[in-house]
Amino acid sequence: MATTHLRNYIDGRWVEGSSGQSFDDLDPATGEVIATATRSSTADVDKAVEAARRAYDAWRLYPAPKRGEILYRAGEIMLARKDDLAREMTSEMGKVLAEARGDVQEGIDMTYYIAGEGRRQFGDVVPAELPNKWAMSMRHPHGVVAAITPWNFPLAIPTWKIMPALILGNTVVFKPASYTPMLAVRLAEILEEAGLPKGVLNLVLGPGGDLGDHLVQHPAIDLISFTGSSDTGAHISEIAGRLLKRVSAELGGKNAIVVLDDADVDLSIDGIVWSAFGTSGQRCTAASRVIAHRGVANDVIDKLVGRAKKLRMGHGLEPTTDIGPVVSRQAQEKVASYMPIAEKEGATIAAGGRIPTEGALGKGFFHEPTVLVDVKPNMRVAQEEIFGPVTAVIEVSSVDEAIRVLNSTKYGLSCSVYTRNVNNAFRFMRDAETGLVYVNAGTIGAEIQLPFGGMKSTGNGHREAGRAALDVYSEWKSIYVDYSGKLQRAQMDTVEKDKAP
Ligand code: UN1
Repeated sequence: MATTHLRNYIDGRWVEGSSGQSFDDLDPATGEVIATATRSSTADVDKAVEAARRAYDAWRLYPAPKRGEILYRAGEIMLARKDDLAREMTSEMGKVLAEARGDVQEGIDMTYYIAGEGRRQFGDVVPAELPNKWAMSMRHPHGVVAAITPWNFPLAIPTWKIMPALILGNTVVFKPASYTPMLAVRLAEILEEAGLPKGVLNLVLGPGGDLGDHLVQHPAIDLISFTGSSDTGAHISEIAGRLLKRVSAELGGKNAIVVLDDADVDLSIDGIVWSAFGTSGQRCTAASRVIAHRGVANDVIDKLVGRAKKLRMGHGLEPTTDIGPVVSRQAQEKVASYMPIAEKEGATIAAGGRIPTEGALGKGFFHEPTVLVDVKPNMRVAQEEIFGPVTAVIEVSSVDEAIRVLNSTKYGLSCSVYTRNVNNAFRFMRDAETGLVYVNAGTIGAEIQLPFGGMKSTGNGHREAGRAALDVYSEWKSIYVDYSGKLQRAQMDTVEKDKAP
């Protein structure tokens, strides 16, 4: 039974959308409605953007260290509520409780880290080429940021976008994925409670499509930060490109774990199981490919298949559950649709491959953890992002071939190599065309103090998190102050060599 109704947060007030309609927030493990949420119209988007615009000047001029204090308070509140937030997250999108706690922790980490930027945001002060002249650079906010976020990290990823946007003096319109309105409401509540002034963050709930397009096109939106599918990312970039708006896009992945013949195979299996099936494979960084050297491939396959078959599916709140559902019926059907595609292309389903229909599992959106073998690098299951608990094992005969296969997809987010040979490790670190490289660890587990993002079609060159986030949410302004009292022409009125002291 629905117990909660979720509303928009616009100009410091919790309000119904103007359409008068709602949409359901489902528990993907049971298919039951856990909340309803207001379905916003484009008129609500307009109100949110206008409120953000109105709040911008006061927020931009509010000292950054003070903005940081609000963020610190938000981090404290998140920490105090970690368990409740994690439980709601598990109910809303299915990931097991331990992982949901990790998601909340990542949000806390990001919030604290960025709060510190309230007292940094360094620019450069550099020598000028002319005497009695000052040269420096400083950061300047963009204005109003649209943060369009996915459901797979319903707290962490919104903090990756909203916190750096705020610390730099931007105001925000937050449009979360429609599968996770509850966690979005919780984050807005936390920022409200932490003392964020009205209009600085505005939340608009509802399915993407028209709403998203309207937000992206709105003349008062200056920067769009989007995480999601490559198709949607390209669509947003196309609209924004015509309007010369800034876009930061974090998109798909087809991440691989490479196991060389000198690897500790048991260690690699732990990494593969965690990276392929954690969050039911619904991480941008999930290991959806395993590239195994033929010297260890049989061992890798036997052990991986054995482990995959033992994973217990169930509700993420049950302590016995290893793997929860995927987010929706549609996602479940998409994952299942790849099984006949795999077989038709000559791959073999060595573990899993089915939608469980029996008992409680039949009510939720589950898919068995699946291992595909006999996979060739160009097959669709080795190229396309499935975003579910499916990994495809590809055999190779050399380190060179492993690197070639690793780089043979259009994506470039994360990869890992298991090896005990330091030379091989360094070759992968150098040659992988991915934004994240792990040595003897899985493809997931990025920490917030380093840049996060990918090469090639995984994005458009920007990075989230770390210091790199500051570059997304601000423009550089270079400032020259001439205190000579006369016209000094750069590149022309410089001191000649023969006049040097
Ligand atoms: C994502 O899947 O979009 O490295 C983010 C990781 C997490 C973040 C993943 N820290 O898997």
